[in-house]
Amino acid sequence: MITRRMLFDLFRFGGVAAVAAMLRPARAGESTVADKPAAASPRRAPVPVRTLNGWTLPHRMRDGVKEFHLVAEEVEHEFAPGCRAKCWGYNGTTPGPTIEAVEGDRVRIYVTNRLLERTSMHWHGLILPSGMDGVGGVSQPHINPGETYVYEFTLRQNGSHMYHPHADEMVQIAVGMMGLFIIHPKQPEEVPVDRDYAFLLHNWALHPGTYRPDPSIMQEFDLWTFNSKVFPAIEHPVARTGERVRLRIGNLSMWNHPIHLHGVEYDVTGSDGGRWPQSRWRREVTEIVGVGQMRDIEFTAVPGDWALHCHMSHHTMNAMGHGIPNTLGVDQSGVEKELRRLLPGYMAMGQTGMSEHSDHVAAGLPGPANTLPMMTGDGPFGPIEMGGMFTVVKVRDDLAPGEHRDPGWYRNPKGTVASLASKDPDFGNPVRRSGKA
Ligand SMILES: [Cu+2]
Repeated sequence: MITRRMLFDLFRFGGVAAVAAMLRPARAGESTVADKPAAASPRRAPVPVRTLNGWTLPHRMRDGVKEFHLVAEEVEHEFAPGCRAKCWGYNGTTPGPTIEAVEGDRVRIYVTNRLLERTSMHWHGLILPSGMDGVGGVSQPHINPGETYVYEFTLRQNGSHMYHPHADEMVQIAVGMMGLFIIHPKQPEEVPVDRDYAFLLHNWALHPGTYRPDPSIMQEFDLWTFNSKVFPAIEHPVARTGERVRLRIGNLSMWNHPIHLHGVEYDVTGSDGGRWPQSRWRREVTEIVGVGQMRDIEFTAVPGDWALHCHMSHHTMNAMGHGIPNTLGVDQSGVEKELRRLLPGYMAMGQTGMSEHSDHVAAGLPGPANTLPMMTGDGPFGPIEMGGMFTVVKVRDDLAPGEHRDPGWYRNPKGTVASLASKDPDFGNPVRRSGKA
């Protein structure tokens, strides 16, 4: 039987690509032998990181050095079913595959440029020789199309880190070039985690009906993503009741994102600066992950379906119009027919709010080509009315250790669900102040 300890030792002290492939987190619906947590005990070996909707780059050992190979290239990417785009990434995906290694490792990383313009690779937050820092023109010549550069350095720290180009960043990052670089500590952690998830926050200007993200946009983005996916396509982080879960969250977007998790008070336990001493851990329910930052949050899983999302409410929506007239409270019944003469198919909406939009979507009304509805999704109790940076952490008593299947919707214990009390608006005797319209 292969234990996780054995896998980790292979991983840590030099395995082969096959071992790396075994350690690769499973994609949705795929099981894996690699991340069966051992019995709870302090200072045990870490579990491999699971990159939401993503994967870990296999490596090979050569002369005691861990060799990786990244390829910058255009990729065909699906944000969620119904919306694809030509993006740029690494090794066929955006974000690129996660690099996972151990403090003290010497790594050699080849970077091949298959784009049509020059690039470079910056190892964001890593302590390394100046000439390995990857700032095009400053630390090295750019990597021209067709060229491969090699970076080599020793990992002198641990923690959650990132990689991205430092060349034509406005375009290259905007269209998806980024990845995670996770360095496990040499000594197993004092408070071990059972599950270790990682994702990058990003924003995209994929205007309705188009197939190329627009790099010129600074604020009014159309898509807000965890690992380049939007709700409902973001993989559910899952856990077994009582497990300790870490989420490593990095931000290479153009906005700061307050990341909120329901159901628990979590500890903010680390950043690009590694795992903080326990005396510095902070209890929060929302943590702003600033642009260029990483934050690690950890919690003990309690059973239920718990929303995990950015708290900027526009960031949990998909494509929406910007700068349009406000229809809230506007009776359009008189003009709807007139407008239809100019705009066939025009449908007045927004008078009472935008919930009806998700009903229109559910009824099958089409929007622009290749464009996701602003809000979507169906839960056990009806429309979810979300998009963008939103997913649900699912915690179950009966989820096997290391199992990543989607367990479906939570079955609430009897008597623990909010329920209808009355359909009469005049129900009860609530205290209200004047101000009613
Ligand atoms: Cu946000």
